[in-house]
Amino acid sequence: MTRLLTSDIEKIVERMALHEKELQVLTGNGMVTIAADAAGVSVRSLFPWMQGMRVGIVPVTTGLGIINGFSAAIEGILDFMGIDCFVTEQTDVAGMIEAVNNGAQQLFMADDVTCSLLDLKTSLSADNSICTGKGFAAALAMKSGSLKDKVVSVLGVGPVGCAAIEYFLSKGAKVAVYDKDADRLEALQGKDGVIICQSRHAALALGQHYFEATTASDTITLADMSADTFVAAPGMPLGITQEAFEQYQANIIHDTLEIGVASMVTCLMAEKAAFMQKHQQFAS
Ligand code: 2YH
Repeated sequence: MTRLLTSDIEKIVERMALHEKELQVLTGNGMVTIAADAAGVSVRSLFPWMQGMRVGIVPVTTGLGIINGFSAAIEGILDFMGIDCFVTEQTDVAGMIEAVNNGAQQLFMADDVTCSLLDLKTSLSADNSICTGKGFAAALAMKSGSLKDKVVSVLGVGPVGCAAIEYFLSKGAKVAVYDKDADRLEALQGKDGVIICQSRHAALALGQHYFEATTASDTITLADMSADTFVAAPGMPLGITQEAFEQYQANIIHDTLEIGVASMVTCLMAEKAAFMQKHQQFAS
């Protein structure tokens, strides 16, 4: 998994409004609508739950430590979504306590492996990798119209790619998958709707649209693209060659944190709403 760099995220806060416009142009929908679709619910149903949030963002020093601008970028994304949030002054355990003492209902924390949004009332959590996969898959589905009976090529079948595969299959698409890790491919063997490919080229040749979730650069080249090919590319670094990106920018959905974080919010709140409803039923 790629650790984000300050240069990957430093422009997020100032670019939120532009990012929203870009998503509107690319997919016909804004970030929250895309993220709600990723969670399988409507924006309207999520709205009261999002209004009730208060997120404490806790900087984490473990492993390679704090990424300058990371907590501020999360704050900027949540703020743009209209969510009450704050970054704690203290880090790690002390930061968690500070967040709770300041009324946090949720904690946002990330180390080098896991990035999570935790709901303190229900103990439910949303994982960034899984939500990023769902969010970018939802964006690609919006960009391409119906995915039913289409083939989407998925490069990289780690947690992000696998979450996207589940989304595409749920929409009636088939997926042609490739990963350089044979064990990851093997784990998908025999799954309905999944075509295992032995090379990147074989997978790209089968799909109308592409989902790029590797940690490698240059996996999709100009030769792989056409005016009808749409790409969702959550992988870091961007897996598309500079040349292909420049020519087909209008076909490519890519960001470093925004769609993933928005989808963490929607997935967590959708799950919380279902959880609370179930528990109310038992209580009444
Ligand atoms: O960038 C990362 C990892 N690649 C995990 C991403 C999971 N999809 N983590 C961010 C680390 C942030 C740091 N600990 C901080 O500033 O708090």
